[in-house]
Amino acid sequence: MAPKGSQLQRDMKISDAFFEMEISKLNINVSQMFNKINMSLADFTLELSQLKTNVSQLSIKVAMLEKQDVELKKELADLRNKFLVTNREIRSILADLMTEISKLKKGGNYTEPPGAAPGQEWDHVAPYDIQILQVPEEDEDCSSGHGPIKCQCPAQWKRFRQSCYYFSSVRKSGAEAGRSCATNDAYLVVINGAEEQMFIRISAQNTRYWIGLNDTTSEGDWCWADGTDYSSNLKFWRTGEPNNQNDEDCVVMEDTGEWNDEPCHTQQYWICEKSAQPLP
Ligand SMILES: [Ca+2]
Ligand SMILES: [Ca+2]
Ligand SMILES: [Ca+2]
Repeated sequence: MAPKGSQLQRDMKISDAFFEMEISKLNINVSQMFNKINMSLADFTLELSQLKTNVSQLSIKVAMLEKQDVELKKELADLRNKFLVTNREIRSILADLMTEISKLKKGGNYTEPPGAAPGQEWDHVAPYDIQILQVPEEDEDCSSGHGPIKCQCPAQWKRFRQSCYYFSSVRKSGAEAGRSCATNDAYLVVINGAEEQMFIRISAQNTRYWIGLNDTTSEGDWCWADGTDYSSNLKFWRTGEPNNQNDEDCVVMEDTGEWNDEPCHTQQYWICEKSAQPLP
């Protein structure tokens, strides 16, 4: 029987050989793993560098777009301003034209051409004022000197300049219409000039409305609902009006925009006007 020591030595040698083999396998595996990691790392570095390049190119593009955006916004603002200025100028020319027509008629220097329909003289301006007034109304300063503070109107009321207007959806007599406005701290619309006349005519959309003019107190003495002076104010009577034909003391704006006196008891739509208020 071999001594125990030599058996142990043999066993240890076998174990050593086994471990060496395992370590060598492990080494190979580890080295393969490192190779793979190195390759992945190289790929990753390449991708990262490409990504950085892409990001930098994108940043340049974004910066360019932002610059273009600023320039376009500025151009748009300039164009809008120019458009508003032109629009204001055209509106003013139209208002002058209407004022001239109104004065000619008042002075008796205007005669309708033979065969012309009543109100045809206004047709010269009619095609333009609709387009002009379709432009959104510019903000108006309601601050009375401590502003600027934008003007506002109640719901259901339209704003033009510094006034608010209510167009009724039912009909009433002239007196009832006036009372209805009064309950809303307003009065039947007072037309102070050509631009307001234009605005009312277009907003009325071919419907007849009571306006705030009457001669109920004394025949032929026309009074505006808010006390505005009648004689110095512009007039847009239809040719031949006011005629008091059927005891007519109240006034409607016809679908052409011209004024006509009508019996106050007739039922008509009506327009109220009151001052716009500063935004709170
Ligand atoms: Ca007015
Ligand atoms: Ca009358
Ligand atoms: Ca009449």
